[in-house]
Amino acid sequence: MTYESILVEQHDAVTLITINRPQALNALNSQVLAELIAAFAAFEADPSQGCAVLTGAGDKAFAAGADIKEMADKPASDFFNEDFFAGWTSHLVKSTRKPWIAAVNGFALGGGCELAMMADFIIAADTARFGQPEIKLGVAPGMGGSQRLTRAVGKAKAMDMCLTGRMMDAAEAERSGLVSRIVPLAGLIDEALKAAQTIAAMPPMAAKVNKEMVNVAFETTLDQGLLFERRAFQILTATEDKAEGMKAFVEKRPGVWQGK
Ligand code: CO8
Repeated sequence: MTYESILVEQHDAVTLITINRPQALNALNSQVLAELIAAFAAFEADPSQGCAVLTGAGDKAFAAGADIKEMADKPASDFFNEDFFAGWTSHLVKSTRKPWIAAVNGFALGGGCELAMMADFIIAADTARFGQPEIKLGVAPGMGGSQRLTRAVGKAKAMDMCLTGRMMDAAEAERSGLVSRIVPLAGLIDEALKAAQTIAAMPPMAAKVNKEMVNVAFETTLDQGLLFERRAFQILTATEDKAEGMKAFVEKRPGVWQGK
């Protein structure tokens, strides 16, 4: 498939997806939405790919939000009937079982912050700025900001950000648990690709199960989560990659994975 608003490159077993509308600070319009869904589906279906990185083109923005110009004249009935942006949760979060990382290279605002929070984790440039400024437009987060941000940083900071619309810089985002690491902007993509290559080199079933386990923690009670973890662990012990991984450790050599 050819894309107009995103770029897709493969770096060995890692797919690098770049939102490519720098003149609009990578604002998320319907075309970006559709192309990202297609790119994530292609990544998920390609057995040569083990992890993805999502970033924004240019030095200024990961994505400055949903495209305000596209939304400005849209009637409420269209938002409702098209179920505007609902596709992202189902395609980028639920149907993407392989891990992916958001490499946030500048503004991640509104839908941009929400998109970054759909990733399994966020690596931020030191220039990154996160925010849910929708209140200033007379609306509110609509793609998970009120829920994922609250789970990531807690009620106090989530309320502060949603109600004042202020931005959080990279240091505050790391302190608050929103991002896993901060790197200088110039090294961001290298660092994200390196992390993604590390993940892509892991036993693939174990990678998916580890991802699933951590995500279950946000959806269930501690008891149910611990039970899910124990059962999933037990299932992994039946894989060929488990036998290989433990044998390779004992023999002091790297494992060779079959994905089964
Ligand atoms: N949409 C469309 N265009 C945008 C957006 C956007 N979100 N953000 C920036 N742009 C455009 C600007 O209009 C400008 O274009 P032009 O040159 O044609 O005027 C270009 O990008 C550069 O932007 P600025 O000149 O404003 O750059 P500054 O450096 O002065 O400011 C800011 C940068 C602070 C990031 C500023 O651009 C800004 O505040 N942007 C809007 C941020 C925002 O409010 N984001 C939230 C949008 S709402 C949202 O995401 C809701 C998601 C949920 C939807 C779910 C529906 C169910």
